[in-house]
Amino acid sequence: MAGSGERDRPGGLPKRPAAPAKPVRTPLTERLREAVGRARSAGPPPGPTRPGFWRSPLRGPWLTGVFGLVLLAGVTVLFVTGLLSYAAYNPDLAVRNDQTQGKGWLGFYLFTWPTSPYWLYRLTQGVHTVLGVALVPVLLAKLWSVIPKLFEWPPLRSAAHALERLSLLLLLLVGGAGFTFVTGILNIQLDYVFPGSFYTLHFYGAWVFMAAFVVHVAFRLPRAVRAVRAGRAFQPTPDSEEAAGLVSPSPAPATISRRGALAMVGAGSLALLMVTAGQSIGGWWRKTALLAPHGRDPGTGPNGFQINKTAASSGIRPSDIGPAWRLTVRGAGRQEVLTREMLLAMPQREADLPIACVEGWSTPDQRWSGVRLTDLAALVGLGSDTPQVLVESVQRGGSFSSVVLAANQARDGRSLLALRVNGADLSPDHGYPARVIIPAAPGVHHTKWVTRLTFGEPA
Ligand SMILES: Nc1nc2c(c(=O)[nH]1)N[C@H]1C(S)=C(S)[C@@H](COP(=O)(O)O)O[C@H]1N2
Ligand SMILES: [Mo]
Repeated sequence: MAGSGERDRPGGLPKRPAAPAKPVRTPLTERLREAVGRARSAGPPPGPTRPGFWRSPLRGPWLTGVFGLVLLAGVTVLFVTGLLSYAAYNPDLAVRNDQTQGKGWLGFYLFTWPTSPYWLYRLTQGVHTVLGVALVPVLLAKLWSVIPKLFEWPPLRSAAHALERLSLLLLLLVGGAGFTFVTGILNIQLDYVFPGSFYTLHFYGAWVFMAAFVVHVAFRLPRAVRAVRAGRAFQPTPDSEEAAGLVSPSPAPATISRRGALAMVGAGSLALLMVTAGQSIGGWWRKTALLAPHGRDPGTGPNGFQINKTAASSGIRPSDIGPAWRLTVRGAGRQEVLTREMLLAMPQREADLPIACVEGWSTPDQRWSGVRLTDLAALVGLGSDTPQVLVESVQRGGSFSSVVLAANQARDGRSLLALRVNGADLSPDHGYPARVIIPAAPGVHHTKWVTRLTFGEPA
């Protein structure tokens, strides 16, 4: 019977008069829930928040899962090679090596960078930059595939949902990925366009991105694996749990198959790979590096390989590197001053080594010849246990005009103060009268126009 209740029952106790209504403060969560309820019943405003707005029949957990798993593999490689790149600078050795001072405990994993295999940095940094560029289409495709979720209605369902969407997902993940990719690509393409140091921006951006990425993967990996396992034809109904808000409730007719979409993104990645990889492979392949500014023709002859910054652009005056140039070798309380002729009179050693820049370009092995760093250390009486060495250029200022090389680098028999390359004197742009060349190290450690070596410094 409708309306039946305790107080209508005949013979029941007379109803107590209602207590005067106290002003009750509704808790925040309660108010939020009410607002959500109102928003939900009012329905989304016209536009991208309407479920029917996103109509591509391709969107669904399978496609997002495939892009997600590709990114998981690719981004993991980017993180590892990126962390290695930072370690390769030996930042803990000396403040001047550290392009990201104030890293704090983010440098917890640093280790002494090895000198073998001699092509190590060429490989890790080539992979880092080429893969980073090639993943851009996949990253964009992944964002495209989840776009309806960015416009979900109501925008915030609960405190947890708000946290996930606002702080974690949107800002940190999408923002972190965008920031890290954009700074990386700008550094490859345009170098030195940053308001601060590229290293600092890319380093912190990457850590934010990594943290958000790990959380995101932890939440989403099982779903992605399930969807990909279920196969390409798997398209759950829009409202189902498995659809994850990705499936359009009113799909438009397909203009391309899911396989076709994948092929398109894959072709985009492959094309980017082909127009960038040449700058890392070098040699003939440089001609294919259309997208890489460092793929331009470096000239011919013994000095005909990539120049990072010319002598002129580094502020080197002809008089700095003319006949008055001297090399000072210090260490163990002693000092020797040498002319280039004196250096050429010392035992000349050869080493076939590449130059590999953080920007991703590298040269094939060049034949360098000059004096071993261990032989220079011996000049001031140091034995085979050559210590670390501070290398300084005649260049005034600039963060690459000096570096500290670790003891393992100074001791390696292939580490030279090079005077000649490929059978000719170094050109001014490649560091004449003398430059450092060491195996496996990043380009930035191959200081040009060297004028002083101080062994054992900083103590
Ligand atoms: N003095 C000095 N040495 C330097 C640099 C510099 O700017 N100044 N640039 C470094 C960087 S970043 C690279 S990649 C290599 C490039 O050497 P290359 O121009 O002979 O190819 O030189 C290194 N040596
Ligand atoms: Mo470099």
